[in-house]
Amino acid sequence: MLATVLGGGAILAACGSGGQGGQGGQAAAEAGPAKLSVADPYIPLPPAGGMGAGYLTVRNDGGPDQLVKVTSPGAGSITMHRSTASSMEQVQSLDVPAHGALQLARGGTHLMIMGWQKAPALGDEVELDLTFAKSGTIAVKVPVKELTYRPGQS
Ligand SMILES: [Cu+2]
Repeated sequence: MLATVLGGGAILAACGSGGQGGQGGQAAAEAGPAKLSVADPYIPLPPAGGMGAGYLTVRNDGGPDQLVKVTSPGAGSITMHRSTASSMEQVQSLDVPAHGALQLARGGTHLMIMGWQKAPALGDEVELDLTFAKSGTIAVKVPVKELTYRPGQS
């Protein structure tokens, strides 16, 4: 069921055709609005003119939400990717679990950033606009770090 969508022009006309009317059962007692905050965002310095990756953690002290889109005034294209054993695949959304966190980290789920307006340099801050299904858009300033950077250790 994991569809790989690569290349331009592939647009999902309808995201999931599942009807709303089914008796799917009560989706747990996790109602209430999501309460999101973004922690430890960073972009490892991309090769000149090349593709960049973005990592961050979305914390959630409320009900479930989904990251559905990421854009930036500084880049033409940002996609969400999930790494698999041997490659990676683009995904259309990422779940932010209730009272949990969505983690984008090296070796796992990440953002792929292409089409830089201006090649990023160490110390730059790149604005990423994260759009969530329920919470709307959260803009974060993401610092460009050394290739070896890991959050929590400097
Ligand atoms: Cu990727």
